[in-house]
Amino acid sequence: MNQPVQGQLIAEGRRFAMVVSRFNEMITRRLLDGALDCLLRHKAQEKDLTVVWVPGSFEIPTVALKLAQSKKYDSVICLAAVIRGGTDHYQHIAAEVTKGIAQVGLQTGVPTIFGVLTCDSLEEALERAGAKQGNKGWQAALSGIEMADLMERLDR
Ligand code: INI
Repeated sequence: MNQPVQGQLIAEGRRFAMVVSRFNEMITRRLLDGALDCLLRHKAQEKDLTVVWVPGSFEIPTVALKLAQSKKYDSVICLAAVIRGGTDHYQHIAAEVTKGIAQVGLQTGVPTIFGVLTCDSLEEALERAGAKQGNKGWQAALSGIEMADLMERLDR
């Protein structure tokens, strides 16, 4: 049997783009800090990191697609927080950003990572942005690193 193929956690020499939603910035800044910390700890170089801010989650797929199509990045990491409000607006935004991010990855073959919190409350979001439940931005970046390496291996 052939050896199983899996991505290694090697960020050195790889280029990463982060698309970050300004909506709920108190949360998304923390997600971005987590993602940057993860990338730098895995030896990515600052010059290889690009951060692009967008107004809200809904705009993420459009920008992620442009970045992925540019072929300048080994992974595009999408960071946002969708928090339930008094209406069903939340559901529409959450559904579109989820579908959109998946489509970017499938359409371009560039690993496009879903670092989007979908929460019932600000408190729940804070817990996942560096408090009790860890930092989802850090985890998203780790997936970006692994997938970037995996895609390269599968090309060999
Ligand atoms: N954008 C978010 O990133 N999170 C939210 O919770 C949110 N809610 O609930 O409204 C949100 N809305 C803005 C949306 O993403 C767009 O920026 C806006 O509709 C303009 O297209």
